[in-house]
Amino acid sequence: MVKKNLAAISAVALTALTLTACGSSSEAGGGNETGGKGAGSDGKITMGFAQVGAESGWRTANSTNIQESAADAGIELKFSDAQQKQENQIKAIRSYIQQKVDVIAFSPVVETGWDGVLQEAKRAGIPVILTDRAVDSEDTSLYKTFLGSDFVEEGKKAGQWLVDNAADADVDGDGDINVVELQGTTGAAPAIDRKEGFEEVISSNPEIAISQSQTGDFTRDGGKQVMEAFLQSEDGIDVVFAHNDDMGLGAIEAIEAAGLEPGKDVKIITIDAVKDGMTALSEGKINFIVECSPLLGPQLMDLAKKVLDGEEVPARVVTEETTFTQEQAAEVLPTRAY
Ligand code: GYE
Repeated sequence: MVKKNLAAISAVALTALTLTACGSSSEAGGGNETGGKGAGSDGKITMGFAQVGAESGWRTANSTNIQESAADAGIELKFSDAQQKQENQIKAIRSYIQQKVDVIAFSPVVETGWDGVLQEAKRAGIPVILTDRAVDSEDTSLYKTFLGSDFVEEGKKAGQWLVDNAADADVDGDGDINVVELQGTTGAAPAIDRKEGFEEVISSNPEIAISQSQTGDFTRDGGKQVMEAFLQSEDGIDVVFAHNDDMGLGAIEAIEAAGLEPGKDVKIITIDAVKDGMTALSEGKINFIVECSPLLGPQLMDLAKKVLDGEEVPARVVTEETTFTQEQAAEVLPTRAY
């Protein structure tokens, strides 16, 4: 707490110093509404980062990576965890504006409803960088760039594996491939886009159909509960498509509890490729994982420095990713970073 306050005071003092150094006519530390501009000119940057929460292994790896990358880049980081609630993220962003940080980065929990708070940041002259998840806004001047994965592409890769392995995936051999879907957080970019990409690709094969689809909120517990309900409500589920590893791992627990063998009696496709997911894949409990990299920190710090130096940055920076079969997972697991 004391540490936090000190950090806040030093950030305010730093802004005042910067403004004075720039010959601003405002009183030091006063309510200059352009506070934050000219930041970074003395080399010390303060970033406010409004994180989604701690819902998954992916998120934990992402938070650690952002904290470590900020330290490596010499950037002072103010970090908050919104516990998957949009109102908490909005509060955090407002407090960063008040503290006159130099740059705000955040991973929007859902796509819509950001224009108001982003306009406040813009009026205060504080640049915003979207990290990991996108916002659905017509006004692209509200943020400088968006760094993260192509979630539609991830959904397509998951769907393509199923189309390519359709014969194997018809576990009960009835000619139909019955898929249940565990969706991510309702309204979140990765949930909307992964569903869209997956559906687009499987529509090329009329034997593949999604019979049930519900949110498990990207958590292990959520995935387990929804899968239990799916298993109770129908027989003959051939495939689970989970929007992240954690929900897939929850589904594995539900499948085992129902006396079935995950990976054999029910095929499982997930997205992320975090350690626990990759371990289950190498053990044959998951059948295919589409990678989504949480290691966004170094690129984020680099983009923040460029933005504050007034350099042009691309409007969109897409993360490079791959996919893993069971054999590939076993191979890379020992050296996997997260
Ligand atoms: O796939 C999931 C996490 O936004 C890409 O959020 C991220 C997703 C990730 O909870 O595990």
